[in-house]
Parts: sequence; structure tokens; C-alpha cells
Amino acid sequence: MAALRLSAYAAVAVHLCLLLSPSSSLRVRGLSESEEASTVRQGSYRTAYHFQPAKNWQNDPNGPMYYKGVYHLFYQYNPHGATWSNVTISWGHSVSVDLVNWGALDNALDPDSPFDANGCWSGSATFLPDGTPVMLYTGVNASNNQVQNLAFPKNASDPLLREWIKPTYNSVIPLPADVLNDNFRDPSTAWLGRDGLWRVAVSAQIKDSVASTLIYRSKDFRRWERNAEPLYSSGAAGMVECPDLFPVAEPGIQNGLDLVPPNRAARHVLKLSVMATHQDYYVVGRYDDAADTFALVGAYNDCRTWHRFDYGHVYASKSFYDAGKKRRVLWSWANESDPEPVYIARGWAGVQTVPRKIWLASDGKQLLQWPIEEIETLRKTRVGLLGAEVNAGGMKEIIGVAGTQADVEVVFEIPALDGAENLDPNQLLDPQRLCGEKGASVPGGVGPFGLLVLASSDLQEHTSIFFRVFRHAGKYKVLMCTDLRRSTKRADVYKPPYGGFVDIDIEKESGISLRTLIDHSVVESYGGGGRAVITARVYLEHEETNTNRMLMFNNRTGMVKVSKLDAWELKAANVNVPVV
Ligand code: DQQ
Repeated sequence: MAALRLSAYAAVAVHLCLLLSPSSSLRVRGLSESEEASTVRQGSYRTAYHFQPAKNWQNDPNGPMYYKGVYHLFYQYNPHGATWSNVTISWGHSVSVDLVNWGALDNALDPDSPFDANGCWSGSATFLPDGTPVMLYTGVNASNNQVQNLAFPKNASDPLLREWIKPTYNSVIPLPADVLNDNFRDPSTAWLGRDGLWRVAVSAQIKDSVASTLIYRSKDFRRWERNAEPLYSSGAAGMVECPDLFPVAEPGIQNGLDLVPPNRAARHVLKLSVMATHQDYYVVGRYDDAADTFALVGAYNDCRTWHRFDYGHVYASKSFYDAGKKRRVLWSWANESDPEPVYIARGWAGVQTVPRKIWLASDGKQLLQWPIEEIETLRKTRVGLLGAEVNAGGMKEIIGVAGTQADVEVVFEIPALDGAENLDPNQLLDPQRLCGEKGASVPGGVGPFGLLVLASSDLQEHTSIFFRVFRHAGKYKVLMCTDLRRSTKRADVYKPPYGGFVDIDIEKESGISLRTLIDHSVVESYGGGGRAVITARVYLEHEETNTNRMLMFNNRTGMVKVSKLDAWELKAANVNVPVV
């Protein structure tokens, strides 16, 4: 296929060109509309606006950053196929000016040096005081030990940062004697302390002992020394990966904070990814930048008791500070839920959730998450409803929006709470199980009510996203579920009910809001204004058409009022059109 000049189909490059100097030689390989449909979005499960490379395997987001007006996303990528391979894992690299449309560049890091011969694993970007970005990443070296390496841009004046150089003095943090050789990885973004020393957090499994998040300090970003005290350590959950530590502004303030220059925020967030269960947990606490310790505030040490970013199928999240819009943005990997041979045959695996803005809720205890506002640029005509009613046992169709690529916002008015079912205290510990027991078709006092999406015309296949309110210890608990058990007739798919509690005071709030982003095989739902999020992968057996149905449903004993509904079909973004 010939490399053409900029085309209308390559909006990402148009944006990039507008942004770059008029003399820029940036071009993308143009695709005709039919080529785009078949090459870029082949197969009905491929997403239209969730980030994925044109083919092959991707997993963790790596080194996200905003540099000279351009967003960069690097990601764990296997250039040779649609499966994870510890030998060939590289860093894919894409660029964007709006976090929605992306251009694909050549790999940033490939396993071609003795210190990363067996894989370039996850890592993070840091800005040095002169503004130059540097990557700290894990290499699996020729002896199969995990070590931490540096990489610098070859040309820091290139906003696209196309080429990266690994200094020959790597590795900069060798494997410590007391750490397992295959469990020492995932350096965080580094930060400068008030003493002028850099700090970085690295995951480590101490031999015969605990999982730790170690802190290393450095004067020059090259020679690093381990702090005696780890930032976190616990024997409870096994190896924890991909640490992320970042400051947050005062409760309720939506602006993000950067790690550099030194920032003495009152509160920090620590996020860890538990390898055994592939789930991410975070906690709000106090980071002491002199001792480099992290004090939990009102939380247990076992990280599995902390908050979840997502109660669905996502892992290895990583945030970055977006200096352009002064916000903190979170990326997370959503793996496939169907068998490896099936996705290998499909030729691709793994998507990223939509980038989410995150900030501290006004209660100061948890983060709120919301799709970045730029996603709204994909919205087509709005379909709206005000004050609709859904009767007990009833459904109401959302008409006029093709339900395969859609954004739906709905507010359910809370009916009187006196019919709420009692919650057995044991059920508090396992909301996912509770969603299984109290599914969408099990009538209750206050709920279940919610949405059915990606539904076939006969409703035999459908994904239900719903709420149910329980009474517990004189208060109320709101359960949010995404139930995949009837999402597809395919038997080879992992299709559980997912669930989490939404931390809202239902006696004070006038309604429960739900926003659901639907994108072919992704259903990403935000409950209670972003207090609970569930991302699910859905693989319809019914032939995908533009008429996948969306409905509101109510299986409580009385009527439910929908005080507001807004729904939009979404345009496809240009995701990973090659930049030449
Ligand atoms: N994935 C990377 C590791 C990380 C894991 C390897 C988390 O660096 O610990 O692909 O998904």
C-alpha cells in the first residue's frame, strides 16, 4: 500500500500536523474508507474508540505522558503475535493530541540489549528538571534476571519522540540479593524530594518473605540506592506489581497534581496490582517525603481490602499528570475474556479502557473517575428523555441510537427506601457473589433497575448493568452489577457477574446515575458519578448489526422513575493509523 499524503481518514495526523510546525514532515499512511474498515477495525469485536494497536497482543500501559503538546502512550506489545511472550515483549508507541485519535509509531523499545534481551517490561516516564523525558523500565536480562534500565529520547526536540536510546551503562538498578530474580520490576514515575534526591518505587518479592514496594534514591538518576524501609510490604496477597504513587489535591478539587517539582500534598494515593488475582487496588494515605514511608489512613495493610479502580476485567493501571489540562489521567489494560487460541486466530488481544480523569471525592476517602471530556467529541445526535417511568417488571427501549458504539447517561430517581432488603453482613465482603445471587431477574425492594445493552433482537443475548439498594446496620448500601451471564451464547467465554458497592449516601442523593460506554466488545460503566466503575468484555454470538438493542429495565416491586436519560451514538475514532 503506497504511503499517501494526509487524508481525511487520518484525523489524528491532521491534528498533529496542525499542532506541529508548518515545516513538519509528519505524514501518515492514508487509508481508503474500505481499507480502514477492513484493516484497522477488522472483526466485529474490535473497538472503535478504545485504544488498541492494529494487530497483535498488548497489555500494560507504559510511560504515558504529555510532551510538547502531544500525548504519548507506550504499551506492552508483542510485535510477533497475539499472545503474551516474555521473550519478545516490546514497547509499542502511539501519539495523539486529544487522547482519542491516535497515530501509531515504530516500537520505542525492543529487547535487543544484554540488559533486556528477554523482554522490555513495564515502566514509567519522568521529566528531568530541564524538561527532558526519561524512561525507567524493567529489562529481563540475558541471565533472566529482572533489572531496571534507563532510556532517553534520541532527539528531545522531536515532539513525537520517535527514537529512544538505551545507555550502555544499563542496568541502573541490578537485582538485589534478597529479591527473587523473576519478581523485581515495574518502576514508577520518579519524583524529587525536598533534599534534591530522586525517588522511584519498584515492586519486589523478597525471598521466602513478603511482597514489597521498594524505594530507591538517586542524586543523578543513574546511581540508585535502596532505602532500608519499603514504601509498602505485606505477606498477604503475594507479588504486587505496577506501583503508582501520586499526590491528590484537596477533597472535591478536580485539578491534578504533578510529582515534580516537590509537592507536599496532604494526601497521596498508592496503587498496587495484585498478580495472583489480576486486580488493582488503591488507598488514600500520607506519604512522608523525608522517611519515604506511606501511612495508611483508616485502612488495613492487606491491599486487597483497599478500593478498586474497577470491579471488572482491568489490570496494571498507570496514571500520569496531564500538564496541558492540569488533571491526572488513568489508563488500564482490559484483557480478552475468551480463550487464547481464539484470540490468537483473531490476530489481536487486549484493549485499554478510555482514559479517565481521576480526583479525590469530597469525602476525602476515595477517588472519582470520569471518562476524559474529549470522548464527548465523538458524540453524534443526542436522544433524550425526561421523567420517563419504567413499571415493575417492565422495560423501555432506547430508540434512535445504534447500540454498538454508544454513550448512555441515565439517572434513576430513588424510590422510597423502605422496601430495601436486609443485607447479611457476610455478603458485604463479596459484592461480585451478591450480584450473582441477586441477578437482574431477581425481583427486590429497591432494585434491580438499570440498562440492558448489546442485546439481540430476541433479547436472548444481553448484558445487564444495574443497581440494588440494601439496608445494612441502620444505613443503606448500593450495589452495582454488570452481569455477563447472558451476554453471549458462546460457551467458551468467561462471563461472570461483576459487582461492587457504590459509596454514596442514598438518603441524601436524589438519584443514582449510570454512564455506560459501549464499544463492540467493551462495556465500561460508571456508577454514582464515578464512585464505582465496572469494565467488561462482551463477545456476542448474534451477528453484530447496527441495531443492537438498548433498554432500561426495572425488576423492583414498584415503578422506577428515570429523571434523565441522554444517549448518543459515537463516531469511530482514528485509532492507530500508522504515522510515516
Ligand atoms: N506485565 C508486565 C510486567 C508487569 C505485568 C510484563 C503486569 O512488567 O508486572 O508484560 O501485567
